Amino acid sequence: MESLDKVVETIKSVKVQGAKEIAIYALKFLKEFCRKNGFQLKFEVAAMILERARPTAVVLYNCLELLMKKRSIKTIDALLKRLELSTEKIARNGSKLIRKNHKIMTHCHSGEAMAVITHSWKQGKNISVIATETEPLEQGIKTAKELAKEKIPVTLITDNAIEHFMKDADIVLVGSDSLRKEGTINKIGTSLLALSAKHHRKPFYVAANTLKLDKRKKFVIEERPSREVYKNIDGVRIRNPAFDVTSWKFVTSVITENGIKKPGQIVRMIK
Ligand code: RUB
Repeated sequence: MESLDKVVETIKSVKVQGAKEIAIYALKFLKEFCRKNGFQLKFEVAAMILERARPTAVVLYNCLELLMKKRSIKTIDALLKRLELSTEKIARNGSKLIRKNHKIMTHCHSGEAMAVITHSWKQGKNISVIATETEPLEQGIKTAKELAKEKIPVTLITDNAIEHFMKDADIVLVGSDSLRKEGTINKIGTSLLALSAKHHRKPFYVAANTLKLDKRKKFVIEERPSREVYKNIDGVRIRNPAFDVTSWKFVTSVITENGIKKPGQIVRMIK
């Protein structure tokens, strides 16, 4: 079994990334950890440390809230199953929005957005993807590589080229770290992608399971190490927020495991 420190390091360093994968990885660890240590103080401390590793994403927080109430391995298994099944349902629901020959622009690496894309491809729709590089850690390259492996036509662009290429896209499809009353929170730059989509009148879809509904009163935008942007320069302050908020007014629909929802429906589900 991996140590808690190792698991936290893997999450913080983005070796495991994407809100859903982080939750799955942490839950799998906790399954082993709690088998050995039970669900008392050691579990509570481990849960708190894991939740703080990437504080913006809400899936793990919601899973841990449920686990605090029903402290059992059965609950961990049920959460893992729920996450797995919801991705399959999101893939099926989302593919209804994808037409033949659609060119889809996406950002960063979202397991849930990828599930929609790969499912649509497997249905025989001749789609293609424009993937943004996603500065500063370039998770978009992971997206491009995975798509290329599936033989899905993919073009990798810099984040600065979003507006330039938006006219070529038919839709934008991204994941989400958290669905809040203020909007959807996703990788930094998503809000600019939404602005550009609005400018070009392109639908903007978000793929997100309902464990991403965020009822927390406050949320933090994770600020990552400055060295990810650039090495230290005397006299220069470097900022590196990992996520931003995209207002609901830019979102066409949210693809959940329970169907395709309008932003207003999502906001009502949060209350
Ligand atoms: C990943 C990111 C993803 C969401 C959703 O950011 O913003 O779009 O987490 O992912 P990071 P998923 O690489 O910093 O974790 O659909 O896999 O839950």
